[in-house]
Amino acid sequence: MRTIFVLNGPNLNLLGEREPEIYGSTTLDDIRRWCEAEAGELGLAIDFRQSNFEGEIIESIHAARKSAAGIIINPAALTFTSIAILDALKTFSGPKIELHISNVHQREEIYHKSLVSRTAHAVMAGFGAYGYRLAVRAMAEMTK
Ligand code: CA2
Repeated sequence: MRTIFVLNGPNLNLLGEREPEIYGSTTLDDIRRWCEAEAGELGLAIDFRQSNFEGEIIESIHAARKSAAGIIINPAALTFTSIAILDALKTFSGPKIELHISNVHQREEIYHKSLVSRTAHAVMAGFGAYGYRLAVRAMAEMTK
């Protein structure tokens, strides 16, 4: 069975608790369950992770090199700052989707210039938490 890694960056563990006007009221645990349900229908497995530490996210990307068919990543604020995450993602040869809950392009300028987009095969933003389900579906096609 193909495994899709779903990686989540800093502060996303607070989803549903703060700033619901931007990020909605769905929790990260709800999102994990949605991803697993969606993947189950598609015959995929999900390895869902969140970390507030850049190095831990890099370790997860290295783990994905060994066992993942594709990576869906919401690097959160590290999207705009982390050359280390960009470099790690470059070493993963399978499909990569960069995902954002909010439409980052509608927001302040600091959220406009993604480093991760340079290596992502696809970028999704603005679908809310539902974007994760769409991304799992898209990944099923991309890893066929
Ligand atoms: O929209 C997204 O998914 C973001 O990746 C979220 C990041 C932000 O830096 C990106 O520009 C867009 C921030 C995640 C912060 O997570 C929170 C969750 C709940 C409450 C407050 C922050």
